Amino acid sequence: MSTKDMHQRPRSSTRSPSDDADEFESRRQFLRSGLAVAGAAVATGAGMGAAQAQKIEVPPSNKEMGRIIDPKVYGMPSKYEAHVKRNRTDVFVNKQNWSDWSMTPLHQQPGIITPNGLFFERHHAGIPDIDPAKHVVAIHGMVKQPMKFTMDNLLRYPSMSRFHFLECSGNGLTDWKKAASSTVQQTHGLLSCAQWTGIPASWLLDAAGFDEKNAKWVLFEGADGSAHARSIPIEKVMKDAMIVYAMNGEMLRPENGYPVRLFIPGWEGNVSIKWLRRIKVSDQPWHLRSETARYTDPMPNGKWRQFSFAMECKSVITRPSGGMKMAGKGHYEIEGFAWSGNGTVTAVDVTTDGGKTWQEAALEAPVLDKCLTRFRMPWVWDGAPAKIASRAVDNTGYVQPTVADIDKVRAIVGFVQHHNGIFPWSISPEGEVKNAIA
Ligand SMILES: Nc1nc2c(c(=O)[nH]1)N[C@H]1C(S)=C(S)[C@@H](COP(=O)(O)O)O[C@H]1N2
Ligand SMILES: [Mo]
Repeated sequence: MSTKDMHQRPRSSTRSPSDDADEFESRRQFLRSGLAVAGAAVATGAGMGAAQAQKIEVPPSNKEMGRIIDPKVYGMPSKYEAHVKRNRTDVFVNKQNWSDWSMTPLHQQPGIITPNGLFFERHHAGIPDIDPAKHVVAIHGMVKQPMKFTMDNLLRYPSMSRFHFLECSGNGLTDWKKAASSTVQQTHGLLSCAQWTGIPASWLLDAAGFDEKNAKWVLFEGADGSAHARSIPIEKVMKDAMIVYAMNGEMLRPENGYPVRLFIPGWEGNVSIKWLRRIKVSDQPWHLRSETARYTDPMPNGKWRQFSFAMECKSVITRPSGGMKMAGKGHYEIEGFAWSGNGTVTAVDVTTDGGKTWQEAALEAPVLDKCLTRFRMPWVWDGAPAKIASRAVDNTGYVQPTVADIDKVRAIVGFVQHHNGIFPWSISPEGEVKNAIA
């Protein structure tokens, strides 16, 4: 039995984000009703009125000319934001750094798009340096005409762009239950979201004339030191797989697959082969290392499940989250991300009492297919110890399971790939927010 069977439940009514047609007005009402996120300032007596009554100082920046434009350098965030960056795992001692990963600071990400400099990285043999002028993507196997595409060839096709999340199947694998994993960056940071630009993979298969009768699987292989490769069912390749050369409005970063990668919407990050150099069409899968020794799931019957492709519905609260400190009791807005590799998020429930009661959060538009979705819920913290968590539902009716539910359907408890369990944060009377699973 999969967690999917266990948690299927119908949803009668779900608020659609388009109900927020006049979002500005609904947000204004939220603040007017006293549920002000800026409650701290009011409490200390430094309200807007108080500020107005005083003299408004003219800052030094008003009295001098600013820095001039330098078109020769790539634009960077403010130096005051230098603390916002990817980090490596704090719980896994990695001696050689070739097989390595870095995590996205999700608690510092406004909106749904992860900037390229903060997009998580995962690679098995370091980041190769590939000259696009020399790079070639070949397609062969069960095709009428094997072909080679240069980057110029690929860029000549009309482009298409799609917003999708990317999540490593190991997100939560090594780090969740370790006390050292105090922040949401450490517990969930192998997750990012971008607008991907490229062409449908089906165009290359069509160009080569694949054997439509017998072809069942397609191999994609990278040009890095690990020659990382995966077998993908041809239906998925034809449906929505993309050959991607750009993300978030610029060419891919070297760490994310420059100059060209495969991108498979909603599926575990491992199948989105970076530095793509070869596509081979076949009638069967290859049973590669990443399909046998790795990225498989231990089942209670003693067997390992192969090809657990889709990243099932999941969510996490990012504010307040681990490492943050509440500024005293009062009004807060709980915020977080929800996503599903099987479709769109239709609802997110939030608990503030450790799962005894749940309340439906509001979803922020846009709510897109296989994409990060923001949720939020107003909350009055009474200063007592609290345990907060979120539970997402997607448009297939699937409900995010608890960690205990997952442990029941996996043979090895605590060390699992594809971990989408409900994740709690605890809040102490002093306002300290901590990982409540560790
Ligand atoms: N060629 C190649 N592709 C690869 C990998 C790799 O090591 N080599 N790592 C995979 C894994 S495990 C993940 S989670 C994603 C990570 O993509 P990102 O680094 O752009 O976030 O790339 C996948 N594609
Ligand atoms: Mo991964």
